[in-house]
Amino acid sequence: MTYRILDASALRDWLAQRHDLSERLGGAAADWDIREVSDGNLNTVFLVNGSTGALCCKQALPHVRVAPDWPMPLERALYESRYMQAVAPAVTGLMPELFAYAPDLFLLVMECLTEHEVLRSALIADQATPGFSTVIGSYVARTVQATGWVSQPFETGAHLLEQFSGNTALTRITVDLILTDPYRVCDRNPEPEEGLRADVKALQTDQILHQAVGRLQDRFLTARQALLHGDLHTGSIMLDGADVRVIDGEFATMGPIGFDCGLYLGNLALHLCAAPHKADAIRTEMLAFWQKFSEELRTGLRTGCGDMWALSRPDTRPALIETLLSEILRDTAGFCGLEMIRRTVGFAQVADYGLCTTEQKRLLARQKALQIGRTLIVEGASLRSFDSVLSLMGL
Ligand code: SR1
Ligand code: MG
Repeated sequence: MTYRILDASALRDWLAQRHDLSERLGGAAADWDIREVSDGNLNTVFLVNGSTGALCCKQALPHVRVAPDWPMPLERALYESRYMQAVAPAVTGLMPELFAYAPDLFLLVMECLTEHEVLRSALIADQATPGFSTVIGSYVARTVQATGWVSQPFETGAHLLEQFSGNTALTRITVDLILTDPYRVCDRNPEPEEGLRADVKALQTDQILHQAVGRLQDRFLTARQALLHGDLHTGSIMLDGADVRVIDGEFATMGPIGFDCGLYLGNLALHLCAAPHKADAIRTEMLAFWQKFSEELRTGLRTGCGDMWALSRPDTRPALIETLLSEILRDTAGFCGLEMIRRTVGFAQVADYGLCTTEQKRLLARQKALQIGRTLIVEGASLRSFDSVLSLMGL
C-alpha cells in the first residue's frame, strides 16, 4: 500500500483489515466512533472507540499541519516509533503503549489516553494534579540511564546514533526555531506586538547573548550524551490525576541531557510568567522535577555498567556523578532560557499567555520571559546549584 493522507473513513477501512487492531476495538467496524483531535503543529491524530477498546492513530503529513506550505518529510513517524521502542522498557507506564507502526502510511497506532488531558491545557485551566513534575524527573532520569553512554556499553550509544542521526528534518526545526530564529530577522518569526518590537530588536543585536547561544548550539549539536525526547514541553505531556504520560517523541535525537530538562522547565517558567500568582506551585513543581531527576540519576549511576567511568571505584564515582550533574545543570539553565525566548517571540508560541487578562499584562509577561530567558542563557554556564536557577527566575 502506498502513502496517502487518511481521513476517518480510510482509517476505518485500514483498521478493519488489521485483525490485531480491530480485535482491540471490538464490534463491527461500521460502529467504531472515529474523531479527529489533531492539536499539535505537525500531524493528524484520530481517536477510535470501539465496543471493547480504543486506539489513538497518529499520521505524519507531508507538510507542517499548521503551515501547509512548509513541506516536511514523513519519516518523523518512523523516528517516533523508534523512540517509543527504545525507551519503552525503561519508562513503562509513563508513555502510551505503541501497538503498531505502519511504515507505508507513516502511521502510529497507540494506546488511547481517553481520560487524560494535555498538561499545558490542564495548567491553563488550573486543573493539573500537583506532583506531575516528579514523574517527569523520573522519566528523564530513566531515559538517560537506558540510553546514555554514562550507563550503557558503548555499543548501545553507537546503535542509537545510527538509528536517530537521520532525524535531520526535525532536528533542523529545533536548530532553526529554538537555536537561531529568535536571534535574527526571519520570515518565520511572527510580527511582534508593538510594545515588544524593541525587545525583539535587542535579541537580534545582543552580541553577549549571541555568544552564549553559540555555546548552546555547540552543546546541542555535539554533546551526544543520551537519547533525547527532543520536544519535552507541557504540550508533550498528558495527565489524568497522578497518571502522567509523555507523548510525541518525534524529535528524538542523541543530544545533551540538559536539553530535555531545560525544555520542560522552560515551559513551566513560561506558565509562571503568564500566571505569576502561581509562583509557589510552579516553584514546588520545578524543585520536585530536579530533585527526582538528580536523585534517580545519582542512584542509578552509582553502579554503572557503561564503558565510561569503567575505571572508577565506589569511592571515586560520586565525584564523577556530581561533575556530570553540574554540567547537566548548566545546560539545563541555558536550554530553559532558549525555550522561554523562542516560545515568546518565535514561530511556535505558547497558549499560556492567553491567561493574561489585559494586553498590558501580556506584554509585561512576555518581557519578563525574555529577560529571564536571556539571563539563563548568559549566566547559565556559571551556575552551581538548582537554587540559583530558581532565583534567576525570581523564585
Ligand atoms: C514546525 S513545528 C514547531 C514546533 O512544534 C513542535 O511541537 C516543536 O516544538 C517545534 O519546535
Ligand atoms: Mg509535538
